[in-house]
Amino acid sequence: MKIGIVCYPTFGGSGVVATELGIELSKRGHEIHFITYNQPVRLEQLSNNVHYHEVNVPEYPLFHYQPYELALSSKLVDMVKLHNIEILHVHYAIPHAYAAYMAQKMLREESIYIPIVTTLHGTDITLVGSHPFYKPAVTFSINKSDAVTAVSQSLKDDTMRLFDIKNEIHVVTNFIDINKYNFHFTDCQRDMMAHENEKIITHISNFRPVKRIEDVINVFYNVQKEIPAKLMMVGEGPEKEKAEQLCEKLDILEKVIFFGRSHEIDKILCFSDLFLLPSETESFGLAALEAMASGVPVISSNTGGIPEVNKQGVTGFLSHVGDIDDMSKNAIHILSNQERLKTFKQNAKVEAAKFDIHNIVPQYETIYENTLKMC
Ligand code: GMT
Repeated sequence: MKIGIVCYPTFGGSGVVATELGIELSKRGHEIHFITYNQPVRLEQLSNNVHYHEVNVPEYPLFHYQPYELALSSKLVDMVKLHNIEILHVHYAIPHAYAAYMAQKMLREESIYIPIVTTLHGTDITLVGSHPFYKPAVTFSINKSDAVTAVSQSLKDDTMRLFDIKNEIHVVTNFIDINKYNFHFTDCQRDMMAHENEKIITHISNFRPVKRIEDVINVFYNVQKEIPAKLMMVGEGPEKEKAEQLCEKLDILEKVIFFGRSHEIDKILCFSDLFLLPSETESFGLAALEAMASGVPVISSNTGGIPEVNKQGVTGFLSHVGDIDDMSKNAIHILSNQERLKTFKQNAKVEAAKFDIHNIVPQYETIYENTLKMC
């Protein structure tokens, strides 16, 4: 199939999932066209059947907000015609599903029917999409998609609860390529980060308020009082400064390393003992799955889709949002016994393997095939 993929080209989970999906589909013989405003960060190599088409939005002083949807829908029309793209898969409803629908309408005028598959990722539903400013447009574009998928059962339930949805929503979970995590770094360079007796705790996110960065710091603060430990904070975002200030206030700055954005997530996870994800809401928690695939147990909140990934008492522990004491207690429980830590690490890997890319991508292929048949 010739598939157009629209996504955010950033470090965010939805962009990562869309990019990894496109790369895997290309390996399975499909021709993939990424259509977005930058080359996706995880798309390192373009090839015969992986193409990238940039959406340009020229700055014009009259516009307070540059009309990205307009530029995207025009680009979609041009690319569908030029490359005979058969199906569009848009990741993140806002504004991608809306722009795709406009492109579909324009192409119809030329007797071309391009089906749209929309994948809902989370914040496009739970945080941004359900805002009254956007809700009618988001509802409309979900209902007008030819097929809709959600990355967890929890996100499907939220979507059905928050919007008036007429379409069926298929749950196709996020995934990881487990082979990529079967690495054995001979030297994780762990000793550059921590002393031998110290445990390494990691958090990776976009440092937005929804990630509850202060909870990460407070849990770590409690843990390091009991167990020698270091905290790796990976990512950039609006809460980073607050986090640094809190570390300073708690006098733990020398135990916390702020990496900023990193392309070396696998190396960081390789030397990690525990992953913290205390989010306010999380439709899936791809970062937790990536940690588990590296054999890192997870201490998380029990919100949204996280319980579909992190299994209580098996791959880690889940607590109510904001329950720092419970998260600290659970973290200490795992880290304080070497044998127990080893078991949790093994369990994390086994559970993560259930989300292997090779099990999930065929589900998308089936959805494309069925959608094409229906149109
Ligand atoms: O977590 C974020 O803020 C980024 C966001 C995104 O759109 O990239 O992540 C969402 O999609 C990911 C991929 O499907 C999910 O793993 C994340 O759980 C989800 N984030 C939230 O629901 C807050």
